[in-house]
Amino acid sequence: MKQLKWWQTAVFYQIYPRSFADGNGDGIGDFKGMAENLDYLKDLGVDALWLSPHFKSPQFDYGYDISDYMDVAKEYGNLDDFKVFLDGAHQRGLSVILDLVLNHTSHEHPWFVESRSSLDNPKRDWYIWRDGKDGAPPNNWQSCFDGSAWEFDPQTGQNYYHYFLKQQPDLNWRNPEVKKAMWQAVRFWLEMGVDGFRLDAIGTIFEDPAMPDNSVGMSMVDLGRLYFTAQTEGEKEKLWPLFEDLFKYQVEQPGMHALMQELRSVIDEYAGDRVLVGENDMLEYHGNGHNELHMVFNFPLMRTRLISPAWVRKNQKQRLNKLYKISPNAWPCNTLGNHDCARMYNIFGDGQHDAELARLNLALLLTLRGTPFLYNGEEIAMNDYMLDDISLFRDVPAIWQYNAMVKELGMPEEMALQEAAKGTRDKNRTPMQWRNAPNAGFSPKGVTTWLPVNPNYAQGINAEDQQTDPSSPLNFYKTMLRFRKATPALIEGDYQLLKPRSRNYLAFLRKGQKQTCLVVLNYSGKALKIDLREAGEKSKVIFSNLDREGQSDALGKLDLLPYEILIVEIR
Ligand SMILES: [Ca+2]
Ligand SMILES: [Ca+2]
Repeated sequence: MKQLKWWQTAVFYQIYPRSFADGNGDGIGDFKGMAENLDYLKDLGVDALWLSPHFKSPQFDYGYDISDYMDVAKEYGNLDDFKVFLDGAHQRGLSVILDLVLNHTSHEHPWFVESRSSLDNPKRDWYIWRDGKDGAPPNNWQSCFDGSAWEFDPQTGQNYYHYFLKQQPDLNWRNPEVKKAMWQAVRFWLEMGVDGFRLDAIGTIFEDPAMPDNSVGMSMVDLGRLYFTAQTEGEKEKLWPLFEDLFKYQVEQPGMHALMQELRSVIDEYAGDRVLVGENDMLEYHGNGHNELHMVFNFPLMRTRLISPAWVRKNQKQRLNKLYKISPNAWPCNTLGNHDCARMYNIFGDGQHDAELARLNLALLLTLRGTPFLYNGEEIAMNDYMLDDISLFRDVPAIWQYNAMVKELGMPEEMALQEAAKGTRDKNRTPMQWRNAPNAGFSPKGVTTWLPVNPNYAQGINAEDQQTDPSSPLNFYKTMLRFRKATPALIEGDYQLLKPRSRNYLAFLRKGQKQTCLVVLNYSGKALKIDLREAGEKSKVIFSNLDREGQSDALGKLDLLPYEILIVEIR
């Protein structure tokens, strides 16, 4: 195989620490639980773990509001517990990357506590403070979570800026002291041995310094009102550009590339090929291919309700063409789910063939060129869980939206609850379902877990039952992950599209140095007979989810069963 870095050959698995495993039985996931389940992860067949934030936090945004970048949230354990987890992962050959939240801190961070204490505090300029205009906020900027982006602080009579919750004040990244303090935190974890970082919401780091009003002239709530009263999907679609214009001066501002280059140079001081992955889909964050981020997520792939062959082809064409213009070594990164969005089992399902489609979509992630990121629970086909009582919600922006729908839009409570249940990130953050036992074995019987457990653990959606069932989603994940690892073409090979107009199936070659594989994914419920002679002469089926490995179909009349995942080695 070509000399690839560890993060190019790895499959990453995202752990949402609060919901992964509860080691001390208090209803909240923790490091003890994570450490105890490292063998599960090793056996699953993933190679690297990304932890959503585990830092000290008052948890208004469940860890994305950090009050100490060099400590562990007390409910998750302490630094020693972290070290046990990290060492345990490394002993098993699993790499670990952390979540780095640069844009903002918690309002409880000592930096912000100092900053807000007086107008002349040395840390005043670490955050973004402005005078209001005649009692109104400094401008019409909105938070993406909770109304105006400005919060008036009576202590000093000024307003501070927050792109997210008001409990998440934005740092002033134009202040070199902020950078210095943050790089110190980065070094703290690198020295402890972590293998890199996933960078949270990097597009939001800088704001337009002139702070002009956006031209939309409406608040999020006003736009929400138009959205919910729109009569057709077409009318709704017309509103999307307005949502984008709303944040025009608050995201993707100049200065980011220099900042990312600086961070990259910090990372590169450490041995072991530490990695940076950006929560952003702009390929420009690769820099020249060597000087900014190693990877950015291919989010455009998941911005649809239907993963279809045509959709994937269009996505790959756009992404890969642009990526290779940046550098032949720039590396793709694919994902279909995370802690912020609906579970792939639901969002990309059709309600009837969800299981088949989930398998196809896993196969897609593991066979496209690039590093795959999986999300915890996906391997046992965990579903979105719709909460039916607003008091059960934990996701603060969703609660804010519910209240806005009821109080400001006048929506009936029941309807607002349904909308909020669909929109909240709680639905895809419920506790991991370990076994068919009270609380799904996540916490002991009788304990109230931080979010309710989806009761479908009793219908086979749990890890223990699936371990012993050869046809389970879990065993399918294990099989496919092992297969990928043993098939070099799927890791290093080029992507070469075949049959660019096929409606029902996706076919492409992965051409490696010593192996070429043909991947055919039948996204339809129809049996197909297809002609793929252009792929080569001789072939051997090396993977099928429908039990026909070892067959050597003639490529001129290849039989494809409904929803089949067929991988053929070309000889
Ligand atoms: Ca716990
Ligand atoms: Ca910012």
